[in-house]
Amino acid sequence: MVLPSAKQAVRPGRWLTLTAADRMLWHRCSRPQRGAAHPGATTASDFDFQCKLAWHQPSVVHGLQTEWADTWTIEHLAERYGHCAFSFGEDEFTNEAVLFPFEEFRVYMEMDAEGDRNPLYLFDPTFDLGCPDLLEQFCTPAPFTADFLSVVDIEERPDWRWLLVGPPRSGSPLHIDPLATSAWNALLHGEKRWIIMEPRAWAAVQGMATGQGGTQDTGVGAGEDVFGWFLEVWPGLQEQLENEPHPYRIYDFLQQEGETVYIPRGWAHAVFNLQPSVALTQNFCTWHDLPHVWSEMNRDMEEIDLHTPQRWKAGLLASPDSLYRQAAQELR
Ligand SMILES: O=C(O)CCC(=O)C(=O)O
Repeated sequence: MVLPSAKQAVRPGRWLTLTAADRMLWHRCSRPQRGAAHPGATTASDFDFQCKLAWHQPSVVHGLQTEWADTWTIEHLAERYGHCAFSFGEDEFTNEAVLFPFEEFRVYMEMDAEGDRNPLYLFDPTFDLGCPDLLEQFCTPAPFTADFLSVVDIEERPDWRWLLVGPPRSGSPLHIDPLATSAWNALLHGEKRWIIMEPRAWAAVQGMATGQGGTQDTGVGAGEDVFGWFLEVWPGLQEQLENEPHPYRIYDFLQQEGETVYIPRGWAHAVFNLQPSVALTQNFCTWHDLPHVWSEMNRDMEEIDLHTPQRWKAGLLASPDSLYRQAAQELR
């Protein structure tokens, strides 16, 4: 089989076969804990959603993708773009992108990822390179169009939008998004379990990771074993967080097809695909994110192009939109 053996080559020793015990324990990680909090479902026009956006509170929004759904089924992607190569992350030794044609990946997904406990996940920031017409099949949902990073040249902008396609058990380990940006994640097909925690809780988790607040493995740096994290790590971590003196805001919920999750800057999240899933996600910079993104950009100069922070500011100053020109004053 092409894909699993390729994965063996790309990630040697990291291809774990799902055991019968793992399968029996599926129910433990495939639904939120009893009594878990949901961030609340709204529509873009709800006052409640406007408040959440203004106050940087996570939210689940309905009705933002009503016209996109047809393109983004696995069958349609395979039929139309089956021959196109998509990226599955980087080879850990050469740092080169690992690429496979979509049709091969579809077969891999259909075969339950060949029993791989931590399956390959199509996670592609340049999905439009091979098939530019995919960009025409969606648009940034209205509540998220004010993006002050949009003035950065597309070639210079750090990765900011991804197509995500994965079988059950694939997903994203606990992390915060890069460059202090906020994000939206639109689920076009499938079902995902989310855990989102406020920045204070993420700081506590990192303390636990370094042994200051406990010994639990938090998943920080836990690589791609997202299934193992949800099954074995999160329950213990959650218990420790619940025992801390000040309660944290933590949401544990299912995202259904057609729902878009808003993730404010600094909120950590772990995501687990329960069904074969197709999602689009974009990071963006709101007015309130501006100083944070600016200082992250200047801190991470080695990671990004040395000229990007100054070019970003110049791009804002040159914008015909006075709000964007005003935003440049926030960058110092
Ligand atoms: O796997 C997912 O759907 C979540 C992706 C994510 O968290 C991210 O792109 O930051």
